[in-house]
Amino acid sequence: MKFFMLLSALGLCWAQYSPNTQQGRTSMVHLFEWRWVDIAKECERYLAPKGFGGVQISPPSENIVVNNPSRPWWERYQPISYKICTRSGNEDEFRDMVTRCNNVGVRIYVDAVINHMCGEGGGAGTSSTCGSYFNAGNREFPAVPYSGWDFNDGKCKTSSGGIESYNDAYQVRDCRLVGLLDLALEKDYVRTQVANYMNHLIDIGVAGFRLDASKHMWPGDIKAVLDKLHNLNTKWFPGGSRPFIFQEVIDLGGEAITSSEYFGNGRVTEFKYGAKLGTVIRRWNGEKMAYLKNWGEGWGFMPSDRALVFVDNHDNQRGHGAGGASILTFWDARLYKMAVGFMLAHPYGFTRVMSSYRWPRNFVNGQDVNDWIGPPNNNGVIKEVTINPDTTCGNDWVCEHRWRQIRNMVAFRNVVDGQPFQNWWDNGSNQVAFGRGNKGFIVFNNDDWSLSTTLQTGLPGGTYCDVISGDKINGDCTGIKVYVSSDGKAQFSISNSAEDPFIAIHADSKL
Ligand code: AAO
Repeated sequence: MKFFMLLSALGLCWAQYSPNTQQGRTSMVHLFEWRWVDIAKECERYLAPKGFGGVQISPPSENIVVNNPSRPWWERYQPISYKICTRSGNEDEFRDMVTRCNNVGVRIYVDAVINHMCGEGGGAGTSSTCGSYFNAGNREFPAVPYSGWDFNDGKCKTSSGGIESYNDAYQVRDCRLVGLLDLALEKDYVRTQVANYMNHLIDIGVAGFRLDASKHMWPGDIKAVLDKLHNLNTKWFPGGSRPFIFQEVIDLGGEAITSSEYFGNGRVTEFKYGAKLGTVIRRWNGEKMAYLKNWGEGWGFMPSDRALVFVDNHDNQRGHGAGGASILTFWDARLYKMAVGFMLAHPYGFTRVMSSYRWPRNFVNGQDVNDWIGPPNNNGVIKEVTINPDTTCGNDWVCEHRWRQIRNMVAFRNVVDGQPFQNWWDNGSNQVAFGRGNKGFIVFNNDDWSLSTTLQTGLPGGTYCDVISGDKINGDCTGIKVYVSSDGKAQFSISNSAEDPFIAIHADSKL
C-alpha cells in the first residue's frame, strides 16, 4: 500500500515532465506549418512505423491574417480567438488528426500562444483566419471574449509599453514582446479563458503543450493556468495522466530571467544546446568534439530531466529568437546530420527533431530579408506534403525527419533508451565515439584527416549494419558493415571526405 502511494506520488510529481509517449518512443518531430490532413497521414504512413513518439504542431488557434508581407509564417503567433481554425485546418480536421495519430500511438503537442493576442498595430476588422472580428486598438477580441481589462497596459512601466530591456524581469513579463498585446494572466478571468482553450484540446486528445513565450509570463501565472487543466483523455491515456508541458524560455545566460524559475511547471527549452553544439561541429572558437565528453549538465545546461533539446527550431533556423550564426540547419546538411545524430545518440534531454520547408533565402548585410516567408502555398493556401517515390517530400517540404540518417537515429535512440553513456573515446581533436550500454555505438570523424582505429563498442559480437550509410533490409546491409568481435571490439574507418563522416550501429541493426 505504502509502495503504491509512493508510486502515485512520484507519478503525480513527475507528470508534466513526461511526454506521454508510448513505451519505447523517445523523440518528437516539429512538423512546422503542416496541415492537419498531412500530419494525420504522416502519423500512419511514417511516424508510427519509424518509432516517432509525437509531433509538435504549429499553433491551431485562429490568428490574424497578415498581408504585408504576404502571409508570413509568424502570423500564427498572433491569436485572434481560441477557435481551432487556421491555414492548417479546421476543428474537424484537427480532431481527425489527433484521433488517427493517437490510434497509431503518435502523440500531438500543441504550440499554445497564451501570452498575448495580435500586435498593437493589428487594426480592426475581420482579417483573421476564421473571420472573427477584432479591434487591436481597443483591445477587443469578442470571439474569446477579451476586452481592455484583460491586458497588461496599465501594469507595464516602460514609456513605450514594450520590452526595452531583458535585464528587467518586470518589463519582460508585463510589457509587450515586439508589440504583441500582453494578456493579464494574473486575472482569474484570463486564466480561465486560456485554460478553457487548453482543456478543449486536451479533451480532443492532445498529449501536451509547448508554451510559447513562457519567459514573458510569470511562472506563478503559468502554474495557475496549469492547475486548471484536465487530465488527458482516457481513450488513449491511463487515468490521471497530466499534459506534458515544455516552456519556451530562451536562457543563454546574462539576463534577469533564468530557465530554473520554470522547472516547477514542466520542462524548459534548452537553447544553449543547439547554440553550443553548432559551435562545436562548426569548430568555431577553438571548440572540438573531444570536449563533448561531458556534454549535458557538464556544459552548464539545465538538469537532463527538465530539458527539451533540439539542434535548431523554427525561429533560429531563420535568424529569429536566439542562438546566433552557429545554429546548424538543413541548409548545412552534412554538419546538420552529424549534430542531429549526436543529439539522438546522447542521453541528455527529451529530443525534438525539426522538419522544415525551403524558402528563398536572401542575405543583405548578413541578414536574411526573406526570414518571414510562409510555408509552400498556392495564393496563401498551404500546399500538400507530397511524397516522392524515394520517400523524400515534394512541394519544397524538406522533411529532415525522413532523411535516412535522422530517421535511423530516432530508431537508435529508442533502442538504447535507458542505457548508460559508456566507452567514450576521442583522439583529442574531432574524432569521437561513445556507446549506450550494450545496445548501441556511434563514431564521428569531424577532423580533416581519416579515422582508422579499433574501439571497444560494448556490443555483443556479430555483424552490424551502419544505419547512417544504409539500412538493414532483408537480412543484409545496404551500407557499411561493422564486424564486432566477441570481446566487443571493432575496427572503424571513416574518411574525412565521406558523404556522412559518422557510423552508428545498434542491437536492431545486427544481422
Ligand atoms: C511580428 C513582426 C514584428 C512585429 C510583431 C507584432 O516580426 O516586427 O512587431 O509581429 O506585429 C514570431 C516572430 C516575430 C513576430 C511574432 C508575431 O519571431 O518576428 O513578430 O511571431 O507574429 C524573444 C522571445 C521568444 C520568441 C522570440 C522570437 O523571448 O519567446 O523572441 N519566440 C516565440 C516564438 C516566435 C514568436 C513568438 C515567441 C511570439 O517561437 O516564433 O515570434 O509569439 C533575446 C532574448 C530572447 C528573445 C530574443 C529575440 O535573445 O533573450 O528572449 O526572444 O532576444 O528578441 C543573443 C542573446 C540572446 C538574445 C539574442 C537576440 O543571442 O544571448 O539572449 O542575442 O538578441
